[in-house]
Amino acid sequence: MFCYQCQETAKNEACTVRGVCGKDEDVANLQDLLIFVLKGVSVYAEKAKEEGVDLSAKTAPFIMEGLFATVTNANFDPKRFEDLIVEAFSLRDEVKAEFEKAYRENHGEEFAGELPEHAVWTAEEVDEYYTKGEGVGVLETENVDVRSLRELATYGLKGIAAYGDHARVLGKHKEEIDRFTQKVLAATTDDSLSVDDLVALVMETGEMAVETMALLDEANTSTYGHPEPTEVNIGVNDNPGILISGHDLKDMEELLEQTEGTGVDVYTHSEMLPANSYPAFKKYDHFVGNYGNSWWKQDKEFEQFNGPILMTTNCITPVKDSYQDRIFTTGMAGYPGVTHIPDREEGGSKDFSEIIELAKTCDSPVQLEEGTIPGGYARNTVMSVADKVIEAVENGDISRFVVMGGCDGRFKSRDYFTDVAQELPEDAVILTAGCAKYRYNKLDLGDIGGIPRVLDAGQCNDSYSLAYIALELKEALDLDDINELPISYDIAWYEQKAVAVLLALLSLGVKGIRLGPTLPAFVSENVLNVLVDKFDIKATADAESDVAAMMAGQ
Ligand code: FSO
Ligand code: SF4
Repeated sequence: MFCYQCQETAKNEACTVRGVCGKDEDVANLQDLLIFVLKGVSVYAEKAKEEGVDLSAKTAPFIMEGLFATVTNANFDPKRFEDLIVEAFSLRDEVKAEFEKAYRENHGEEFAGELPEHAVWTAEEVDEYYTKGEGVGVLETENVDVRSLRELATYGLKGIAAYGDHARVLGKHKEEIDRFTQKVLAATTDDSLSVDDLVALVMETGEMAVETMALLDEANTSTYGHPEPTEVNIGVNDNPGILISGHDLKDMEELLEQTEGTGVDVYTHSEMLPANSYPAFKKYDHFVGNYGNSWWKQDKEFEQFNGPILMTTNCITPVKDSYQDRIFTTGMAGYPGVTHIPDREEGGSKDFSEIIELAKTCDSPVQLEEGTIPGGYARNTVMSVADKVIEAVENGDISRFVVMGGCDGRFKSRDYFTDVAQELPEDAVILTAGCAKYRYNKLDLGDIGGIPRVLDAGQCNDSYSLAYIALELKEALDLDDINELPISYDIAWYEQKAVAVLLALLSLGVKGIRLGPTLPAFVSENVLNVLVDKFDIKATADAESDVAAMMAGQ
């Protein structure tokens, strides 16, 4: 195996024996083969497009699901990947047949051109998936810069796929995003593309990440209302509870509906915390609040929760025996030996009754902490007090905003983000989204004239809100360039959704982003030079000097 897609990759080089995340060699190889076949699907779909047939409505939903399953900490179940590969082969056959038919009709002869191996390799037996998977991963591309750019685009696309999948679950999709999905995968098999072509593809991935986050924002807010300022309870009640984690709000909705009146409470964990601020969810009395912290603390916190846990997406960490019989996955999440709640039938709901019945037999959660934390500062809330914010900037009460969104992770070096939050002067406001917030959202940093010093827009995809707020402030303050705003970017990254968010910020022209706690291993020296030249990207250093530099606008 060779995997270097996340921030915790071994030695900041690559996981080659077993993932630091717990992914084993078999699953790594199956994931590589799945992406290989999805590339084959995309090659035929792009060829069909050349013949005037747009198959993206057929290819994109499955490609997005497949890519989503390969995101760090989403799915560790080999059987699930075997099934996805079988499905990918059958989709490839369908798309191939449609392309060949269109070609025949247009040219009066059979297609006899060359195709990459992604489009033609097949297996007789499932066992072959494992052996083939060994040879079709990242190292398939020899040139390190081409490899770096191909992977950068692919990881950005994985983020787009995850967000696009959530939007689709809520009935929203965009043809432009669907078409882009197959375009990127096909492009990563095309040896005729130059480094410049690939840099352009990476930039386009950023633009499409903005589009996808906007689409998901629209899907979430039109379905569940705009998040409202909310003091989220972090204590517990006496009833047994179900803990729901991940990013899928449709699962949240159905779990709340099905638990109502059962005597079972519902709590969020990690990236589901922002659900506490949506009007459609706040109305439920049995929705108690948020339990615990970010994803990597789940092994201890799930043990103490006592009740069932539902993982709707990543991040899952290796499941401990102590809660193995009360953790469930759904959607694209999966873990071997863990019960998976099947997808909803068209027009129906998922059936969470097994989880609810189990909860009734469990003890109530052990209290970890008490009090509240503020949430719900997404674009609608912040823009509703825009006058107040602008006034505070103009009269100097707010000297600077620091965007500190992104992910949390296990590394001790992430204490940096807590230190930055503490070091920032009292007239600086932190804008956050994603699980990165758990490094400073319980520090009680106070407020500036009623505006909390940590404004939490929501999940990592709600980084869209932060970009939206910046663009609106730029208009309101009549500035020409987004970089003239008193905003610094100090981004914590971990997995591929954060890559999509980073590329989105770059596509909006944001310069001078600090990225940490380490720079991605998949960015080669030359590609890094391009990013530094074009966007002045830099690695995080120490908290004290970074805070001083940011406050000086550097
Ligand atoms: Fe975090 Fe995990 Fe939301 Fe990620 S829980 S790390 S970037 O999945 O998606 O922020
Ligand atoms: Fe390693 Fe990260 Fe890949 Fe897991 S996802 S195998 S930790 S690089």
